[in-house]
Amino acid sequence: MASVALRLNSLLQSPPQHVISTRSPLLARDHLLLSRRAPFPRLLVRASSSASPILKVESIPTKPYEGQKTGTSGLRKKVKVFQQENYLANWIQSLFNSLPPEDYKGGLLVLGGDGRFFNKEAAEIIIKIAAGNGVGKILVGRDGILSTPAVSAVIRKRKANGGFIMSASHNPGGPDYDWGIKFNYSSGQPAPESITDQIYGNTLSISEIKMADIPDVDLSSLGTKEYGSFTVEVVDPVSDYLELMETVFDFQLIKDLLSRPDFRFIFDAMHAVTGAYAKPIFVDQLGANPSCIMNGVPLEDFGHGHPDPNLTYAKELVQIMYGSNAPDLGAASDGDGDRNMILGKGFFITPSDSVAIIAANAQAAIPYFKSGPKGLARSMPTSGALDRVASRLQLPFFEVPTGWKFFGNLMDDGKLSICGEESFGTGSDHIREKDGIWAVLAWLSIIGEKNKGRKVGEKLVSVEDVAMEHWSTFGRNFFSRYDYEECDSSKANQMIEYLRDLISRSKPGDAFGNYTLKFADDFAYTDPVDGSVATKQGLRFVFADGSRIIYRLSGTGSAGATIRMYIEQFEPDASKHKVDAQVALKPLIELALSISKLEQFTGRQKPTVIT
Ligand code: VG1
Ligand code: CO
Repeated sequence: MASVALRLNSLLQSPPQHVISTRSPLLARDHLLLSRRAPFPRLLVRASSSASPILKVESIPTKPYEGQKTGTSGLRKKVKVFQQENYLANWIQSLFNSLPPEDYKGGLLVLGGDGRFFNKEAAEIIIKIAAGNGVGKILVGRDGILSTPAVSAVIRKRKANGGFIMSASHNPGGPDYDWGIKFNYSSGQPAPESITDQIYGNTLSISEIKMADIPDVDLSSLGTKEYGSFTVEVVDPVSDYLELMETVFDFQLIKDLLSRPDFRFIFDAMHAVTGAYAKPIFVDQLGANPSCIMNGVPLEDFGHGHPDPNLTYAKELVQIMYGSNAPDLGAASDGDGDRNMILGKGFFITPSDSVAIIAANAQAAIPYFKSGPKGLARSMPTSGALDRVASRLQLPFFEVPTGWKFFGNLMDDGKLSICGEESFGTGSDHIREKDGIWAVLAWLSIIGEKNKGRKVGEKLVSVEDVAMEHWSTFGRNFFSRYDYEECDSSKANQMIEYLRDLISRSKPGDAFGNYTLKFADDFAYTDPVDGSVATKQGLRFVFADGSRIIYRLSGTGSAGATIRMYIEQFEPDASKHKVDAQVALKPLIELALSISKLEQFTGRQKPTVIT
C-alpha cells in the first residue's frame, strides 16, 4: 500500500482540483483509502452548497503550530500541549488536507482510543472535523474505547477508509502526562511516513479548519445518529475483535487449559484499554476465573500508573509471578492494548524470544497458521532468535526498522505472517498492528497444545519448559535493552553524533574489548515491496561472533530524549542457557557503555528501565 501512498504523494503535490480531475485513473488503481468503496459526491458539504441534505459547516480561522511531527507511532505530546486552542484540530484538518478527497468524502472512518484523559474532548473535535470535511460516517467505540488492534480489526472488517486511534500508548496519562493520535488507513495499517510527512507539511501552513456545527455526540450508548449527510454509529468495542480472535484461535483448546484445576492464569490490564477486552474474552468466552484479571477497569490516568508492560512498570504482576505459589502464566498489556508481556512462574519471556517461540509453534497450536506461516519478520534491534526459526522452517525472513508501520507492506504483499519487536510487540497478518491479547491467546494456545491429554496430577509443560526446549533446539539469543528516559536532548544527540563518527572511523577486524568488529553502520532499510527507503534507523556494532550492540533514540517520548541501548549475544551451549541474561551479557553491556561514553555524555549512571 505504501507504494500507492507514494504515487499519491506525487499527486498530492498538486492542488486539490488536480487531484479531483485525476479521480478516475486514481480510482482505477488499488489506491490508498477508498479502493473498496463506491465513488462519493465530491462537493464540499457547506452551508452555501447546493448539495442536499445540508450539514452546516463552519470555517474556523487558525494559525500553524510548530512541531506537529509524528514519531515512531503517531503524534505524542503532553496533554497541556494538545489542550492549546486548535492544536488537535489543526493536525486533524491537516490530515484531511493531505488525503485525496476521494479517500474520505462520503467515506467511512473508525475512531477509538485507550480511554485516557482528554480522549472524550478529542473524540468530539475529531467527529466534528470529520463531518466538516465531508466524511459520510464514523464508527466510534462506546465511550470512545477501542484498542489499537481493535481499530485495525474494525477498519478491515467494515472496509473502512481508515481510522483514528486516540492514545499515547504506553506513555502515562492524566492532565500532566501524555496524549497522542495515530492514523491508520484502509488496510488497518499505521500511515506510512509518506503520509505523515504530508500531514506535517500541512500543519506548517494551515489557516482554516472545517468543522460541522453539530452538538457533542453521546458516546455512552450504542446506536446510530444522523446529522444531515453525516452519521455517527457508536459500536461495541469488543465484538468485531472477538469475532476475529475466534477465527484465529482454537477457543476450545484454550478453554480446556483455563478450566484445568492445575493451571492458573493471571492478566494485568494495567488499568488500560485491555480492561475492556479481558473480561469478555478471557472470562466470558474462555471460562477463566474472573479473579484472574488485575487492574481491569480502564482509567483516565491508568490509576497513576505507567501502562507499559515490562519488568519495571508492571511490577505488581512481576511480584506475583516471582512470588510463592505463582500462577502458571502471567500476562500484561499496555495503554492501547498492542503490547504484551508474558511471564511463567518466576520466569520472564523476552519479547524477542516470545515471537520466535510463537512462530516455531504456530502451525501446531493456532488454526490460523495451519498451513504454516508465509514468512517471518522482526525489527532491527529485536534479537536474532526469530531468524533461527525462519531458517529452520525455511521461511522468507525480513529485518525492518523499529515501528509496526514497516511490517504492513510485507503483509499486504503476502510475504509475512508473524512478526515482532523487542519492545513487547508481537503480532501477525490477521490485522496490521501488534496485538497484545492475540499474543496472550497465542501463548495460551501453545501451553494448551503442549498439555493436551495430560491428566490432572501429571506434571504440566510450563512456560519455562517451552522456552528451555526452544533454546535447546535453536540456541539462545541472550538479549537485554537499557533505556535512559528523559535525558537532556542535546547531550543525547551529542552521544549519537559521537557514535556516528566512531562508526565512520571503524572498519571490519577492529578490536572492541574482546570483540572483533564485523561491521558497524547506521541501519537503512529499503522496502522490498515499494522500494521506499528509511535511513538513520539505529547505530549497529555487529561483532564477528554475531553479538550486537545497537543504539537509537526513541521516537515516542514527549519530553527530553530517551536513549535505547540493545545488547545481544548468541549462546549455542545448552548448559549455559539457564544463566541470567544480565550475567551472561555483562561484558558486552560494559563494552556498550564504554564505547558510547554514555555516562560521560548524559551523566546517567543507571538506566531507568532494564528489559
Ligand atoms: C517504541 C518501541 C517500538 C514501538 C513503538 C510504538 O518506539 O521501541 O518498537 O513500535 O514504541 O509502540 P521508540 O521510538 O520509542 O523506541 V506503542 O505500544 O507505544 O504504539
Ligand atoms: Co501501545
